[in-house]
Amino acid sequence: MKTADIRKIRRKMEKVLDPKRFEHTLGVAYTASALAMCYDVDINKAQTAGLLHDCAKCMSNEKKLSICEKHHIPVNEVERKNPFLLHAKVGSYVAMKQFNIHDQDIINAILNHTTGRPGMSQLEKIIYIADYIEPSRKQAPNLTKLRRLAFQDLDQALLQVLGDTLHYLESINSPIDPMTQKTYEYYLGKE
Ligand code: DGI
Ligand code: FE
Ligand code: FE
Repeated sequence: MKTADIRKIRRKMEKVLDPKRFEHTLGVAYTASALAMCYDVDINKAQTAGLLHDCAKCMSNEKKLSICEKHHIPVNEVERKNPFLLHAKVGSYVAMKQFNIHDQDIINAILNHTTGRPGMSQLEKIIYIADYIEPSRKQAPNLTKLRRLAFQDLDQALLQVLGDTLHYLESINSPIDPMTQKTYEYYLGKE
C-alpha cells in the first residue's frame, strides 16, 4: 500500500462517512500507526486498516442485510437483531470489492474489529484497541490508563478492552455476540 493509495482511501472515506465518523476514522488510523511503530508492525497496513475499518458504518441496516444475503455472508441471531454489528463483516467485503484490498491481514483487521476473535494477529489487535482509545473517544472508563497501557503491553490492553466492553454490554442488557464472548474467554485463559 503506497502513500498515494492511502490518500485516495482517505478521500473516499470522507465522502462515504458523516463528519463525526470520519474524524473517528482518522483518529483510528493515526492511533493504529503509532501502535504499529511501537510494536514493529507495518505502518501502511495499520493506516489502511484504520481508515477502512468502519467503511460500512454509515450504510443502512437494510443495505447491510441485503449485501449479506446477496453474497452469502452468514448472519447469526445476534447480528440479525443488531444489524449494526454487521458493519464489520460487510466492511471487510466492501474493502475487498470496492477498495481492492487483498491483504488478508488488513481484511481480518476490518472483519474482526467489533467482536475480536481468538488468535488475533498484531495488526488485528492494534485496530481493535485503536478503535477504542483514539483521541475523539470520550465515554469509556479508564481511558487515560488504558491509552498508556496500549503502548506498554498490547495484550494487557486487549484484555482490558474486551473485559470493559463485555461489562458495558451486560450493564445495558445488550445481547452478546458469541464471538465477543469467545474472544474474551480465550484471552483471559492466556493470562
Ligand atoms: O464502529 P465503532 O463504534 O467505531 O466501534 P465498534 O465497531 O467496536 O462497535 C462498538 C460497539 O459495538 C460498542 O458499543 C460495543 C458493541 N459491541 C461489541 N461487541 C458486541 C457489541 N454489541 C453487542 N450488542 N454485542 C456484542 O457482542
Ligand atoms: Fe466499527
Ligand atoms: Fe470504529
